[in-house]
Amino acid sequence: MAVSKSKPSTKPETYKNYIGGRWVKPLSGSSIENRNPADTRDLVGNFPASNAEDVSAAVSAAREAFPKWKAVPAPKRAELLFRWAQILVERKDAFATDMTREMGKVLKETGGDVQEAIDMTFYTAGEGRRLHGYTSPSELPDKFAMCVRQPLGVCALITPWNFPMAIPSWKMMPALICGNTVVIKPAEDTPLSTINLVKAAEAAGIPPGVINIVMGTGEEAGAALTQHPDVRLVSFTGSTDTGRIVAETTGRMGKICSLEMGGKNVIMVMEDADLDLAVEGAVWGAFGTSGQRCTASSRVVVHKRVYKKFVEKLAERTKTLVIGNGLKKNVEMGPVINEQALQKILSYIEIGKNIDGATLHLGGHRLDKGEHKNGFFVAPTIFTDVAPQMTIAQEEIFGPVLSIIPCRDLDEAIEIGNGVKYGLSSSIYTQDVNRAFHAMEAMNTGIFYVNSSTIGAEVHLPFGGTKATGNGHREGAMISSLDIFSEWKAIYVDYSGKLQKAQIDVFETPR
Ligand code: UN1
Repeated sequence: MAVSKSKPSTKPETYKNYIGGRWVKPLSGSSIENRNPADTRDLVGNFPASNAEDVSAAVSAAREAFPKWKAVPAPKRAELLFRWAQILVERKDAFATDMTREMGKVLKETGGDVQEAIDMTFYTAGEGRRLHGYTSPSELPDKFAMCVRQPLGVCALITPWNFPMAIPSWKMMPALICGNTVVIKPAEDTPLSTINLVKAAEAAGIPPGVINIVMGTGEEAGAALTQHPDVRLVSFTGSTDTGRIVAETTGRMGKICSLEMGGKNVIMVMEDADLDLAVEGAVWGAFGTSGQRCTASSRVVVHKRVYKKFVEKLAERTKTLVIGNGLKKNVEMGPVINEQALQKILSYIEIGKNIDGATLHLGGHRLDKGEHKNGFFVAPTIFTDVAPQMTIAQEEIFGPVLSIIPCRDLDEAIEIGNGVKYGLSSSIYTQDVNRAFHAMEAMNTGIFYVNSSTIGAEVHLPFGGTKATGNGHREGAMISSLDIFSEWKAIYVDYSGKLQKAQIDVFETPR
């Protein structure tokens, strides 16, 4: 993160990695500053810039803890998770404040992020008494067949900065309930929220070595973790470019890999839609979290009969958004995460104006005066008359930039909606149930909403996307997460007392 020349307003705290149940200084001896993106004079703290040796120490601790953790009965592992969830409830407000300070999104949203981790923890804890396998008839007599889930070993979790407690919880909880141990490498912009999650785990009594954190960059710590031979699975959420590197490395090394990557999500607004509702959904979807969600609504395809009216209403509503430091109660949109993100978003706005030739209807610039002076603020930006193939309508911008695309009818809306490389989330606003179901069936996305924005996934439904968004896995919903973090063992018990050969010995059906 960019460093301001001004004096820090608070005394910086120095944080440590958590390895084998102890908070330890990084062997690398280096650290990364974490500053508040709404005001870079505010130094949140110094966090380890770990190297391959730090990563190795964490993986060894996780490997050592694995047999003992695996041997804890799952309902007992679950009890620790219930306690952990309760501690998260108690610390929710403090954790939300820390998160807003390090990440920028407004307090209501960071409260939601912590709540998502609470929901995930309670939900997964319940699974400790299920973790169902199944029995199955055998084709041979006096033979019993069944299958059970078994843990994988050490799981590496690499998590992004936009949901710095929710996403670690989506990965950590199912990994742990299945009996795995984990090493987590949080994004360098938001390590504090993951530290908070793990401190709550420590307070709940999760044994040493079961959870380990190494902080640092993706290039160094993330790469070392992905390449470590004792890591059996890598679960990654982040950019498509980095995800592909993780996939290549894990593929080459024969590891299991689960990826959650980009999105270019669409809201389709039909001519019969409740326009005010659609406007609210578009504002929340496009500008919530300053557009920095993989589920953000970055495209709205609007029926040409209501196009003009929709754009007017949307621009009016967007102009009322209060933008500033998310720690202030009245603020509705915070900054973007860092200087690099700011520059990337501004460069897409330039492309939209000068290369794509779309109409810049609102915003389109940095806010850097008054209370925005020391932060990374981008005005909520709306492009109109966007054609589906324009760069701003195809690439993930990950900022508060919305493209409005006109359409003739539902079929064209669906074609435009599906006409991107990603497939995470999509939505339709209509009063017509037939159209809603038709769109639900036709949209090639992992998540679909009716009369609601593209964001707002709940933990007990599968989360993930098609095409370039993922590699076929789904987080959240227990069965799909358990399928990531466990593998099946098929068990046959032959109690016939003789050698029976499947597929060869023929069972004679009595006449
Ligand atoms: C993400 O965008 O990276 O549905 C995760 C939502 C949130 C999770 C988003 N519950 O927007």
